[in-house]
Amino acid sequence: MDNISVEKKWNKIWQESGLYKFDKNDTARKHYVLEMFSYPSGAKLHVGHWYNYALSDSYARFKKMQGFNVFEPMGFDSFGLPAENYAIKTGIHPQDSTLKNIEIMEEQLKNMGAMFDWDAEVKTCMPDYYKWTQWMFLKLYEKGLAYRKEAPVNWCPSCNTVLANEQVSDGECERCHSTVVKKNLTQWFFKITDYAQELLDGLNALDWPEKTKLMQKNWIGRSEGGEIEFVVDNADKDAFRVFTTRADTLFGVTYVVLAPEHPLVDKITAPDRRQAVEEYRLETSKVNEIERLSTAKEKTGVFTGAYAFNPINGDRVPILIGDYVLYSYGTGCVMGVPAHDERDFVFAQKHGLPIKRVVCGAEGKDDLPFTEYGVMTNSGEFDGMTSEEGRRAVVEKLARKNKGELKVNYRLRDWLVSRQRYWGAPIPVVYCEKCGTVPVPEKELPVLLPYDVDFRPDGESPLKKHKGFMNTTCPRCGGKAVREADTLDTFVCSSWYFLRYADSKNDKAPFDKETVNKILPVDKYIGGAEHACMHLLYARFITKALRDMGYLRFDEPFRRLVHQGVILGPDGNRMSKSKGNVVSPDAYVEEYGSDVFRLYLMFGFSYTEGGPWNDDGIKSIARFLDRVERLVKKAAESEDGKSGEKTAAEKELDYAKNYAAKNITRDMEAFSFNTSVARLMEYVNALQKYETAATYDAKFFKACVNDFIVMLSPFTPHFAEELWEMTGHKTSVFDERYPVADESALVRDETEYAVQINSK
Ligand code: ANZ
Ligand code: ZN
Repeated sequence: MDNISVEKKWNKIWQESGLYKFDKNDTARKHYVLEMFSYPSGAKLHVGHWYNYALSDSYARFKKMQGFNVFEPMGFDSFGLPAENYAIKTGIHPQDSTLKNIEIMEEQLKNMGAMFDWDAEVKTCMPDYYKWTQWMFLKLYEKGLAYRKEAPVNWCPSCNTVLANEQVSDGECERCHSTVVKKNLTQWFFKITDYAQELLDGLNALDWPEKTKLMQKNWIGRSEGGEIEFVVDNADKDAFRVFTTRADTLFGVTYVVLAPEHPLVDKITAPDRRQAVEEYRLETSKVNEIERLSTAKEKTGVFTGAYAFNPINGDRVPILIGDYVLYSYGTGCVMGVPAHDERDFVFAQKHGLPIKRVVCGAEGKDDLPFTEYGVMTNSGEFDGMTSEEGRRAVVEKLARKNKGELKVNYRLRDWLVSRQRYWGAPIPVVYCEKCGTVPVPEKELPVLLPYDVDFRPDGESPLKKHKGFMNTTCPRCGGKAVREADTLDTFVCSSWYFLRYADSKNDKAPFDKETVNKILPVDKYIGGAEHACMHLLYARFITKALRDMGYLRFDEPFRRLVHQGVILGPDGNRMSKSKGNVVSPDAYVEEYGSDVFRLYLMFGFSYTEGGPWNDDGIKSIARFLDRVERLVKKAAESEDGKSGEKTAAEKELDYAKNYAAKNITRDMEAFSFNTSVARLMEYVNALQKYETAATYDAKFFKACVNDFIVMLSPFTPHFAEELWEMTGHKTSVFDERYPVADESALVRDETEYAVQINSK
């Protein structure tokens, strides 16, 4: 069979007949299969895209054949840095390169033969989409979930932009690997921390990979402890609170440490310590948070010259500042317990501070590893309490005197959404001299991103240089105003696209409430594990926020999540242009056709594991389909029909068919494509064996071959459709039902056992 022309033929027919259009009126049987949309890069579709999209598409087709009304949309996450960086390098405008890349990728995606419903397509860089991204911003602003504040931010000096914490790894910019520095800027934030507990609790009910749930859990970082008040030994009796998870060690405090940025530092520092303190503060302003937290970093600090009183026993302890205490976490102050905390221990040793042990092993022995829970000692009335009991009891006692309270902290920070870049959705806010910060009224959306902008980076938002964009009038008082020049983080665009798909043409609202509530949540979400924290957490947050505003009636956007594995280069490394190990699917698709390539990807890898690329098996996949074609041609010659008592050979073939149907149905649900293909291969072997049976019956053979074509069709869609036509069918094979195993056929009349007697 000439695969290439057959694929063209069916692609065209499918597009024209609208075979894959999702029926919005039939949502009782809906099944929303979503693949993470892609970034339109100039590099065309790579093997990874194919692996994600084509294989999930086989799953979607399988669900369709089980009778579900499958919704499988596709779109483009098309704002963002790469297009802008490319523009800076080449001078090609991001809009031009992006739209061109989208066109190329659409073409490639269509050739893949996936059942994407193109009517639902979204492109996040188009005004008809980002209008509603801006609307999301306004809604969050109305609810107090979007706010502006000056904050030290992660700044990449080479990308010239602010990075979210999530975009910094090991102190480096995730994209260009430059060292990230701190900079104070007024920025927009989304208050994701309001949902910290719910984001944590919601994980339990999700059918997601455990590893991903754990990563989110750690990212949210719930920590139970208490705040404890220390009073400074000065005239004003200034007070500050420390956050601790180990109040049971309060009797062991020998010093306290404030973050260098803490506002109290100025006030309490003794005159003779001022110079040292100022020098140290300047030093630490150059170190980023990630580095400060690293256990490997030297535990530096200086004494302020001031003292504070321990509220539980009145001990007078020195107050130091040190950069291992972060201003942004807890209260920005810690109590130093060198006997029971590793960092404190290192710090105390370095600065010659005393060490006082107050937790011991069960028999009062001192052999307890020093950071562990044990039994309180040297702690007055609390002696003998376990750490668990004590850490509550101590705080509760202080709380009665207003000197402390039980407290839960989260590592999760608010989501920084403003970017000093051009290629993104403008933040719909203006600043008026009289009225201050004024949100753009909904009816004036979208705030269009102007085309003629000098986007070369100079540390300022490129839009600032565009007078026509910047100068505007205040929607409230009509006076002069300037626009916000920052654009939104592209993770804002992708935090709601799965909602827009359900109603992508709506120009009155981001989506119709009723429609979205019928089609969502997504039943299967398939994409890379690299999105474990950011995208998936943001999407969950936006869903919950919209729910609380009354737009959605569900709590979680993605019921089940599947991460496909990574296809590595042939050398076992991640594919990258710089390593020269990128495998392009195009050559294979041109030589063998997209079905062979798809089936090869399905059979050659374990879907969730991936692995290094090799094409050893692709020829044998092509040969397998040749064998199938021969069988089908032979079957096509005979007539339909045949009934009556089955012969032993027929029972055998029947068994093979039902065995395959049963296992494929189970394995597809686990996205175990390679084992599913193996079952199809076994069934083909059984068909070939039956051909040689003494009781061979052409009609029976044909019926079995027909079933086989149906079973094969999600795996090699064009090929199977062609075979279906060859065997005389006038309707699409995708209108057939996937065979359900007949359990009775799986009970064998006879079973052969190999018997060994004395090893013979
Ligand atoms: C005294 C203590 C004694 C502590 C002990 C631990 C062990 P998690 O679980 O991550 O919340 N801490 C509090 N605020 C801090 C800040 N802003 N920067 C750096 N460290 C800070 O950790 C809470 C613990 O981290 C707190 O409990 C505090 O040290 C420290 F044997 O207080 B602990
Ligand atoms: Zn005004």
